[in-house]
Amino acid sequence: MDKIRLFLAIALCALITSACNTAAQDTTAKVDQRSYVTIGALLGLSGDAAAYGVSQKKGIELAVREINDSNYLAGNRELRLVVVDGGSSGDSAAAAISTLISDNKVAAIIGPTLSSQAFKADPEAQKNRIPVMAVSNTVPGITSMGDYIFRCSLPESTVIGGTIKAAASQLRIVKVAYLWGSDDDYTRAGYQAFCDAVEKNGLQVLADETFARGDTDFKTQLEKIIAREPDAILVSALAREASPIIKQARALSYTGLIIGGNGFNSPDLITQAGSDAEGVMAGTAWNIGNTNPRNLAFISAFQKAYGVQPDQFAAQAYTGTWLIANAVRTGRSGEPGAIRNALAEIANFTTPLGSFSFDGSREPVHPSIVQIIRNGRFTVFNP
Ligand code: 1QQ
Repeated sequence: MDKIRLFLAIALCALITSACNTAAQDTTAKVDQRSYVTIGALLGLSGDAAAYGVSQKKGIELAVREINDSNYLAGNRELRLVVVDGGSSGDSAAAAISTLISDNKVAAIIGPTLSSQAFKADPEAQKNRIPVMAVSNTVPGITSMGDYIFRCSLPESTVIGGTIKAAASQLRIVKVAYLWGSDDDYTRAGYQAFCDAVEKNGLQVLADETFARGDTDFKTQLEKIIAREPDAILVSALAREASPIIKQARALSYTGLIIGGNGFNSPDLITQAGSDAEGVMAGTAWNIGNTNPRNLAFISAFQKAYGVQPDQFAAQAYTGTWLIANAVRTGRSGEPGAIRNALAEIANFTTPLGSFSFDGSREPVHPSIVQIIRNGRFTVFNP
């Protein structure tokens, strides 16, 4: 009898163990079936670039959550996001992109925040054939670094061209002065874009002054400019320098127009320049007032997630993440080469920026907007 009991006990144990193993195998099998597409976000989260990078991170993280929650990639794939702080210099961005490529083995990279960083970092991605999605680089020459480099951020020449044309034709500005940063790729390109637009619109240049990144006192240059009585001061600056420039110009009793480029589009500029920012104009790729349904859905999800309104940098970073997801989905692969090829095919994709396509040079195609600061908000310029 005891032998029978012992036999039954052993048999029961064996049965339970086998059932447990099968269950464990099943769970493992489920986990193994999921495949992750690792993407890197190389963002300026510290230093000057943080005025843009912190907001970009929010846009990317929101998009990744939406993509994974809706099973958008299909085939049991999910995005896995690795965010690294690329600081605000080219060298810090170059070091960070190497980490993403060699340690994190990313399949695609979003960023870096500044064009001056992209020129140092992107060649490493191109060499390793990892696609890069620039979401805020506006300087000419970004995508010509190689066939793996894309951008969804409108070039400075596009947005500035539209702004100067609107100011000349609708506000009748004739005489202008330049104030621009001479030591940064973005501020130099912005100046060049202003020069081209000024020439095209037949405006008269009264003064041409420069500054360096990190400067805080612009009074000497502004005094020279204001003495010439321009209708508009055309400022090519990152947000950190743009705010004190605006404040100091108003403190010197300048009442004319101040026009900036992409660097002005951070809400930090309004917070820091306060009421002095009223009436400042800047070209942009996105405005919060755009009522296309995809934009409204983005704004509402962003506000729900973070309790604040998105800015242009969040909208572009969110869009760039969705573009990569779309490439993974349509290319049915999370491999860098397949993502690159599928990205190049994207046309008429619905985004918060409007209907989005890449041209043959991997440059963005969608409308640009002129905005003006009214009542502490960026509003569409509509005189
Ligand atoms: C660039 C820019 C900056 C103003 C935004 C991050 O456009 O560096 O290209």
